[in-house]
Amino acid sequence: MKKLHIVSNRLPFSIEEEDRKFSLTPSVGGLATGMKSVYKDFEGRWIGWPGIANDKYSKQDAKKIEGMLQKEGCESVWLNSDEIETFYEGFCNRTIWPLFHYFSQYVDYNQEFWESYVEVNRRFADKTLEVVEDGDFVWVHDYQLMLVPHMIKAERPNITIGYFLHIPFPSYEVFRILPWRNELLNGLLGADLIGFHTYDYERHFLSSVRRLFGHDIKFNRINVDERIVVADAFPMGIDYDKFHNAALETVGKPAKKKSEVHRSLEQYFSLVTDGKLLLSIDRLDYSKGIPHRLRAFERFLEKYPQYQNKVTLVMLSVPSRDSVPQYQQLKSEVDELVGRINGLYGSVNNVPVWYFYRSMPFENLVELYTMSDVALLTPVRDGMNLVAKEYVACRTSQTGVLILSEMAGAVKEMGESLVINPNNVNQVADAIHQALEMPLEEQKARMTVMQDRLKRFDVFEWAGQFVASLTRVDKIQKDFLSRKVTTSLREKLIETFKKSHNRAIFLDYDGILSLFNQNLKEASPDEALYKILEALTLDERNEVTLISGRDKEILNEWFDGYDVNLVADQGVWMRRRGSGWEMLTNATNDWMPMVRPILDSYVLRTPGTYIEEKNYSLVWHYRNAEAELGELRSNELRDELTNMVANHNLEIMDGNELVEVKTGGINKGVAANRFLLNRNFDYIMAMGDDWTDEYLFREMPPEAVTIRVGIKPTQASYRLETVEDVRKFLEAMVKTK
Ligand code: GDG
Repeated sequence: MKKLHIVSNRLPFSIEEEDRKFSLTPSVGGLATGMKSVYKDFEGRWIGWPGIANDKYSKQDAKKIEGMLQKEGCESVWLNSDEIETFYEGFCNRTIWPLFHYFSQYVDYNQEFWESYVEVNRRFADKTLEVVEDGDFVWVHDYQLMLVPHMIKAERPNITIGYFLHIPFPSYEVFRILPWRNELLNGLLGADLIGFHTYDYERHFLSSVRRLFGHDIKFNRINVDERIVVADAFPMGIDYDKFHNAALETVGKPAKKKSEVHRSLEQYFSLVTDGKLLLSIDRLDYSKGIPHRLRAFERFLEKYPQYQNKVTLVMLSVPSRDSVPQYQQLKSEVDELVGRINGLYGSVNNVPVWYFYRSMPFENLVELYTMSDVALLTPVRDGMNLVAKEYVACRTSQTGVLILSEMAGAVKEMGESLVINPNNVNQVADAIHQALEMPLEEQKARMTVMQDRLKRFDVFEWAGQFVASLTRVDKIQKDFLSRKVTTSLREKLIETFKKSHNRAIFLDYDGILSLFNQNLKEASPDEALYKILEALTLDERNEVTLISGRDKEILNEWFDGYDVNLVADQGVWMRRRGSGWEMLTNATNDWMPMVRPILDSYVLRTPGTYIEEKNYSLVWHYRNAEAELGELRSNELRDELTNMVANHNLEIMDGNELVEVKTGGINKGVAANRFLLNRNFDYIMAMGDDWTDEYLFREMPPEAVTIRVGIKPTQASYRLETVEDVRKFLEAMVKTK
């Protein structure tokens, strides 16, 4: 059975200790739940940190804990107290976390933290490498382990690696600030599939890859050396049924079984006529916009005094990273704001903000969700925000209103909430008012749509879809690799060639027989190439066609006297062996004066671009422009040319960072077909290196041996890497035993 291993900073258990006796408490977080579902179909280990510093325990105790965890399918990676400070609290939470949440002013650029991050990532990778077997899948999680994918891939390329980032990926302008940005990106690119919560994060990531590394990217596929890496959005869901069923149970609970929190909430409603509860739950983190929320609530009480003494904000803030200075500052700020609001608007019978600085058991959490009229979630940045989803899942009566920040990833799937900008105090205050006044019918209509969606796309679906995509990417990857012409495959292909008697050989010139060079002298054929051509053409069984985008004059100069067919200008001209040049179509270029001014306007508006004029085509090159601007403008240009193309029998071809407008019906494939028509070849081969050769490959019969040079995606059946490899291949073909 194929194995899927999970690698995350924390293992899904926490270690409890009493009198040196240890016990494991399973984590009930979303990740652990989602993973359980994919574990059913795969076996595998979970690799992570047990959550305690190993230098605080004796070696025997650590071994004992390791043993207990192993029984639960977990492999431990240990951190000592120093590393907790430099890796976890340091690089993870004082460098990556603030930067990726756009708090660049909080970022600590500390070399020691970075070194510790590298070292700990190495340890995670090593542990994973100990556990995995060839062909296994590994799923790495989150920002603590961004270097791990590359570390694994470098040593074991045949391990299929997925990576999921649970926090936002920031815009390139923010990401570039980091001194170690290239190392982090390179680390991630070791994965085969990279997942984000939203398309925006994916887009930012791809933009950074393009700008920092210049890799070729088509849609969401990145060509990295010899591999394809896919980036995609997988919005994480929750265990909907668990929350919904727990809420149903809470609502129907008999009085004596109710918890203290439940009873206090009920008491509140019995004491305050028309009382309303607003709820927020989050870790006490500066990304969650807690002061913003309090200020907006204060403004609401000020602006809508009729609600004073009738509305209470229940704010559960779970202590988090309290050794990091910014979290301590935040705690003081929140304490102060809560004090101010309660001081200003509180009365003997009413406290406007109930502030809990602690965590609560799941049961209480569900009670809060079910009994609150409004959830007020105001993060200034949030990868997803699962609390928003949990609140909706718990609204079994379909009443209640969600107010959600537009900066939370969850907003993409929860457009029926009241969407606010947390920095806009008045807007949030008004949204609270709107929520409290919202008719029941409207509440239900909004809630039902969100519930249906969350139920369908729950955490199991999320994990399942990620793994299904990983399997697909693995297939693409294997297919890509399997087309590489290895020495043994070359021998096989040549053996078939040698057994054949009537052969058609189509060879592109630049990039195949010679390295492309603007300078004609440099690009001209060398002695070795002429020798190969002589040998090929000497054998009567071979019919060689050189097929090129170059003009007929230069092909004449280079190959006159050789017994080869020539195709020039991408298929406009052809010269059969022993005869003169003929034009293949009624190609005209009288459309050029009409198209040229349009291209000129794009050159003007897009720095770094230029126009190349060929006999029957005009090419707008944007290779030297800023990558994203070039792509955007190329789409605009295509759009602008659409009508003209249809009316004048033109074609637009998309190349590598270029748009080519040409007379219709001309390409290498159409030209090659002329040589195949009514002929009976028992061996057909076509070699090319760029997108114009894809036309050639497309026209070849299925049994043809089609070879593309380079690593770009192709329709050809095989791939060679360099011009040198082509030479070796052709030399082997002409070699007589
Ligand atoms: C990161 C990203 C992304 C909270 N208090 C208690 C408690 N919780 C549970 C909630 C919820 C979870 O913690 C919090 O999840 P969030 O998604 O809201 O936020 P982060 O912890 O910052 O998580 C975030 C997430 O990763 C997943 O990818 O959504 O954007 O920042 O499940 O219910 N649970 C209990 N007691 C509490 O007091 N039992």
